Amino acid sequence: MSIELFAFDTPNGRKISVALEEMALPYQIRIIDITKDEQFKPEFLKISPNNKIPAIIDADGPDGRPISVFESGAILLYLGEKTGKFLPKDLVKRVPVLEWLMFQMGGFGPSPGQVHHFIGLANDADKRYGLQRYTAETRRLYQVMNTRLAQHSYFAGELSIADFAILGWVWRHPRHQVDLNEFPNVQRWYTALMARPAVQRGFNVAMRS
Ligand SMILES: N[C@@H](CCC(=O)N[C@@H](CS)C(=O)NCC(=O)O)C(=O)O
Repeated sequence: MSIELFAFDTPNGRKISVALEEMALPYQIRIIDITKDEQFKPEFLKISPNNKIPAIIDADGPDGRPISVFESGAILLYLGEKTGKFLPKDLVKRVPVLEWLMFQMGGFGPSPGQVHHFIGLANDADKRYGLQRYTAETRRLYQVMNTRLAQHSYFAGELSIADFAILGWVWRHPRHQVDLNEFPNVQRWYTALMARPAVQRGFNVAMRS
């Protein structure tokens, strides 16, 4: 049975299509066009009460019963548990996956997301402080990632759901105006991931109407 992925063409949506492709899970996209406020429709709010994409419905959930999941980090953990892929059972190996997943969810998502917001403002006075603050924080986070990837091929050692979460946002580096040449280890990691056929399918699947 196929999983329904409610999403739009954004970093948080792409994380999940990449993970589903890498896990070889069949899925169908249900586009929620956030530019048309479809995230506020009552039927979507039933599965995503915070009116944000992504969310999933897995008809074949635990005990064969349907289950819905919202919040991309929760979805990645659910899919990792369901498949046993990209989320090690061993706690010593699992802890870095959780650390880097939370790093993404708490920081490297909210900060570049604010850059995307402030960059789009027309009024320079409104724009200046926010753009400066969130650009500095976003660049700091890239430096943290660059340091981590100097010692590790992937964020948690082996390829994991944490990489898929972070990839969704690094994919948007042109939009938050970061030159990956300044962060060569991130560049190497990004190039390696983007060369994977499943990752390419995850980024190419249609998520706009
Ligand atoms: N913490 C949430 C963030 C999701 C999020 O910010 N989604 C955006 C698109 S990337 C959205 O749906 N925005 C619509 C809105 O805020 O109304 C997650 O990771 O799932």
